[in-house]
Amino acid sequence: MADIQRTLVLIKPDALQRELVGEVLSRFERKGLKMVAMKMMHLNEEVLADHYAHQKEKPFFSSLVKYMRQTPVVAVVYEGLGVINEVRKVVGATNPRDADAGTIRADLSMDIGSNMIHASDSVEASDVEIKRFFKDDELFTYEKLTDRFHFCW
Ligand code: IDP
Ligand code: MG
Repeated sequence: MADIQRTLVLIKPDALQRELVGEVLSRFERKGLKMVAMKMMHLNEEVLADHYAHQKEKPFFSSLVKYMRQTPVVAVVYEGLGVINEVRKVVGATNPRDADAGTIRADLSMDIGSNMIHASDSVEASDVEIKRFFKDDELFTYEKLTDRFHFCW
């Protein structure tokens, strides 16, 4: 069985501008995910340089930073069994034009430069990313009563 993991989601400025934050959160809720943290944040260039360090040399890096600073983002942490992969499945491929129908990126967006959402891609990344955006006391522990319907072991 998969391990209990946590994963970081950022709902990006195009989703805020297009009033799709509720739609995105609703898709994760309907999946049955347990939210353990959420807040709005305006990201500065330093945080974005860390978060997107793997894209720093790419020609689109400055437009990526500009895009991510257009509005605050909504940062969310989900927790659950194998949640990193489950969230990436719901989010879809980086380029919405390659994403499978039914995913957030395929259904709600059309361009790699405004793909609505970030989600951690590994256990190592989620550890670093959650610490980057949340303090320990912003992460909540509670019993989610509907888990008994989502996990019938
Ligand atoms: P991911 O968000 O699916 O994990 P990454 O490869 O980690 O994808 O890229 C981070 C972000 O950089 C993407 O979500 C997207 O916003 C942006 N990005 C990646 N490739 C391109 C590109 O070719 N043009 C413009 N933006 C890009
Ligand atoms: Mg990535």
